[in-house]
Amino acid sequence: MQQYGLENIRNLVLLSHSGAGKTSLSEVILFTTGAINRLGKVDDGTTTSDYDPDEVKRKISINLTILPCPWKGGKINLIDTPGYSDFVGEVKAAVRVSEGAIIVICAASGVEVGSEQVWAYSEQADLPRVVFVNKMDRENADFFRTVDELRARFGAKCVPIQLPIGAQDNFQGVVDLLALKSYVGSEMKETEIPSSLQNEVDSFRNRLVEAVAETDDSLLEKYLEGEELSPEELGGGLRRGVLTGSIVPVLVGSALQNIGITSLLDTVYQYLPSPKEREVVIVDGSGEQRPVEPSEDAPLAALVFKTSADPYVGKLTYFRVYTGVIGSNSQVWNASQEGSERIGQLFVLKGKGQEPVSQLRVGDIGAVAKLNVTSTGDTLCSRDNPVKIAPVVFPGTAFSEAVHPKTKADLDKMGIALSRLAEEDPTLEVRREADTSETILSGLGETHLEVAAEKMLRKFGVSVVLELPKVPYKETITVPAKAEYKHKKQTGGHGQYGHVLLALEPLPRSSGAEFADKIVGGTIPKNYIPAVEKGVNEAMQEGVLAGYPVVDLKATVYDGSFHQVDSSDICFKIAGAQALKKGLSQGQPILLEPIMNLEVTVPEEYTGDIIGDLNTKRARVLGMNPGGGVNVIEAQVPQAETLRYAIDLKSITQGRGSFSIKFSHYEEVPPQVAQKIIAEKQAKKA
Ligand SMILES: Nc1nc2c(ncn2[C@@H]2O[C@H](COP(=O)(O)OP(=O)(O)OP(=O)(O)O)[C@@H](O)[C@H]2O)c(=O)[nH]1
Ligand SMILES: [Mg+2]
Repeated sequence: MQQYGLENIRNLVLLSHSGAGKTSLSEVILFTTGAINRLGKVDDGTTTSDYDPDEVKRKISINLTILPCPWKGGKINLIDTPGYSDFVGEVKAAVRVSEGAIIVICAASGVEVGSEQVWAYSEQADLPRVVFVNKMDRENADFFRTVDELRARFGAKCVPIQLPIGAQDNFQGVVDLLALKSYVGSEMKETEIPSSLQNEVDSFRNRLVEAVAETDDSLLEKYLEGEELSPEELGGGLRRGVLTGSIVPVLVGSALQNIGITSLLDTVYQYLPSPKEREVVIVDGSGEQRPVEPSEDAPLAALVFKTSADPYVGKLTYFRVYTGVIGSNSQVWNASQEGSERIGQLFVLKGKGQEPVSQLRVGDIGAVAKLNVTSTGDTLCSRDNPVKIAPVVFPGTAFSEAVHPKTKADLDKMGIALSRLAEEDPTLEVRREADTSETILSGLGETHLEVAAEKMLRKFGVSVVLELPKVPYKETITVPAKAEYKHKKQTGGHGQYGHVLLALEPLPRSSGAEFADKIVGGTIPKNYIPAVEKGVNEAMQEGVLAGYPVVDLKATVYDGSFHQVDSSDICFKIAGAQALKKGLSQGQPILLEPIMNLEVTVPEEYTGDIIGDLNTKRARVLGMNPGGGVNVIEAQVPQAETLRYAIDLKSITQGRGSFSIKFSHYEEVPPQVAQKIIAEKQAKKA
């Protein structure tokens, strides 16, 4: 296994809107660099990156994949990511451990919502980047229109360093605007620059030179004086511009036709930074934050950015070495968990392939199986030098469903399977909802949860059905009521006797339920009162309208009678329960529903659509806070109307909106809605 120096490694993340061609591009890059010798296809389910059965089935990427490629004596750790927004957790993890990004744009679709999103992520992470305009061979592909869109959306820093030769079914190759050379076909054969392109070449070359000149005062002076910049000056200036983010080179090609790939590789290897060029910020033992030089001689600091449940090797931990060296069969310190961890065999990953290595050095990415205390986000280091590296920040969950096991056997295994899944995927959350006795799985969207359910079956043999969660309705009364129940039976030997009079009164919202004893003169002996209370409390668990728990009610036992021989605890319990039921029916009962505080953040132009939709959801809009092109809309919405909000918001805004939601309080369900809920409940019972 060849070891690479820090200067010769590039950790580069592939980012795009779903379907722009990242995985196809990663496959043709692996092929071009000789990392693989059979070129797979997404449509055939044969790529190195999309090896997971869920990915093969859906023909989309779901997981990040590490794809090392040898290039010009160095190594590019390419990280393919999913474009589908439900799997953005993987994108965040991949961005966190990369020094540079390749943003793929489809030449036919242009800049899409997902392009904007990944652009924002790389901006937040301060990642130098290049844009690859892919699918130039496709119908409707238009490089110049796409460049206009890029510049309109992301600014004039998007500067083409190549132009396409031909387009759509006549796409042949690229013109290199730096070297002023022209290449065609997948073997990138050098040819004359087509004369028909000369005008464009001149004007785009000028733009490029001007952008490069602006990176440096002395270059700018030379340029303004009309002097030619040398190839070294151009290259050096371009690199500076890319590293500082003032230039984003735009390249062009076709992953499927294998055109433009070697020049893309040359460009990213030459212009995107090595790990040496990015400072690492650590938090040392004393809690102080400080930058350190990435170096092989420094003590170890490695960040765990992903954990997966591998069917063959068990738990697989992915990490990136930021300083120092980690060796196979060694002992390290997990500073996050404050525990020691034994490292067995280290691996370098290539898709699903794992190649054993003796060590992994600064700047590199690898994996190790079967760690005990370590989970995603932890830092591995040496015990003498405990340090932490800021972990990946994962997005909060947005969509929840209840998980119902199909059989008793599934029920028994479900808990373990769910907790393993949540351990593997930090954007999944499992919890038990006490009010409805349901197990709730939360994630980023419908597809995310569907994939989780499929994984449960495939990896753990657990069959489940997902459904929207039940709403924890409650019941209460609106007027005071008095109710009497006499439980009296004469069966065989001695009989049964319990007699209770209850006074019920409604309490303000969120008061819960109360029980009081106002018996005077021992009409019910003291020792039976706890039985009455028990009966009342049990009956409160199921209201009389639709069987939901009763709240905000005070039940006072104020009278009754007993029988010397026939009375017993059980009799008074029954009498208490039945008296409560009668009282509830007389108290003009109503249903209560949880009301949520919803905060929606959308680009301002969607405000009208959002409000319109909220109006159909029985929402009360409380406020709007426009600013900086976005509007934050605050509303109170019944929980029942918010269960699919993640999906609705996505379709209203094409994925440009986000929201947060929190329980606020309970309120009366409007009568028409209540009638429906009660009818449904009765239908279910029948
Ligand atoms: N014509 C043409 N089709 C392409 C090209 N690159 C990719 N495709 C097709 O576009 C579709 C999506 O390609 P992928 O490589 O899976 O795209 P992706 O960006 O990885 O998609 P996600 O993983 O869902 O984000 C597939 O059908 C590819 O065959 C290209 O250069 N030209
Ligand atoms: Mg993909």
